[in-house]
Amino acid sequence: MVEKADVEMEMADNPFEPYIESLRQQLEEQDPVLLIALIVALAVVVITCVFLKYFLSSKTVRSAVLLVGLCESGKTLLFSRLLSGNFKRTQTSITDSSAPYKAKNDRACTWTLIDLPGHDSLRPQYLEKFKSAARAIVFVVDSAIFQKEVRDVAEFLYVLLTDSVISRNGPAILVACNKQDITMAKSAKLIQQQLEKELNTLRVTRSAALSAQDGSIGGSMYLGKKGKDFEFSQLPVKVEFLECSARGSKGEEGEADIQNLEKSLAKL
Ligand SMILES: Nc1nc2c(ncn2[C@@H]2O[C@H](COP(=O)(O)OP(=O)(O)OP(=O)(O)O)[C@@H](O)[C@H]2O)c(=O)[nH]1
Ligand SMILES: [Mg+2]
Repeated sequence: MVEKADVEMEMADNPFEPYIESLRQQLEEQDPVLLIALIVALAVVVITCVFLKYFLSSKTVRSAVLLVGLCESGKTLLFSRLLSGNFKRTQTSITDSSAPYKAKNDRACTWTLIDLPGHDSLRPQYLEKFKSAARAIVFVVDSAIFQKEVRDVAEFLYVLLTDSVISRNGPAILVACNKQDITMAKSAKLIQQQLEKELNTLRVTRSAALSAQDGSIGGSMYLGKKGKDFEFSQLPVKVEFLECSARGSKGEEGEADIQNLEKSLAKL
């Protein structure tokens, strides 16, 4: 009498007990191979879902194309030329501007083009704000006065290339050697070679200084391969050098010469 009451109480506690029991019996009668196949299939579905969620969310978040570089390198004029094709008189930027940019490809992908100020005092905070959203970083260089600025250009590029967030996300890095309409402008090849040399020196002094401070190289990564002269090809991110002129050879009334940049942006 007492036992029956106990069973009834247990049934009331767990109303699914009879179903679980019958499922267990059915599973026990099944072929174990079939059971393993079922578990493997289930695991594959779960892993695929998790992977897809991660992959899709990371793709949708990173849709920004950043225009960065030193002051006066031509970012704002490039911004205007890429968006509307028009020439615009510019003033030094003190904040960011952004607008949707339609890539010139069959997929007609739309990215958010963001022009960042190049002034030393503003650069770090704007880079910090947008770096995690970057799908591509267009690093604009004034090729006409490159020789004079090589050290500053290399220092800024070093900050970008050793940033742990940028290294992890791996946006395409396009070094736009701008102002090619000026006779004195250095070629993309020469700029690449000189930057490789400069970065080679810079990584020695930078990592030595940081190691002396706290015994580590902080949140940033080591640039390139240890024990080898630095080359851009050693990096996990793709760095492409291209020539352009936001002004164009015909001046303010003519078109810009930015086809190389547009082609690279079309491949993102
Ligand atoms: N000759 C020539 N001048 C250019 C070219 N691109 C930009 N400029 C000029 O360079 C100057 C600076 O251009 P901006 O676009 O304002 O430079 P920026 O990089 O936005 O500068 P900040 O906002 O200070 O960081 C302007 O007078 C432009 O007209 C180019 O391809 N050729
Ligand atoms: Mg500007």
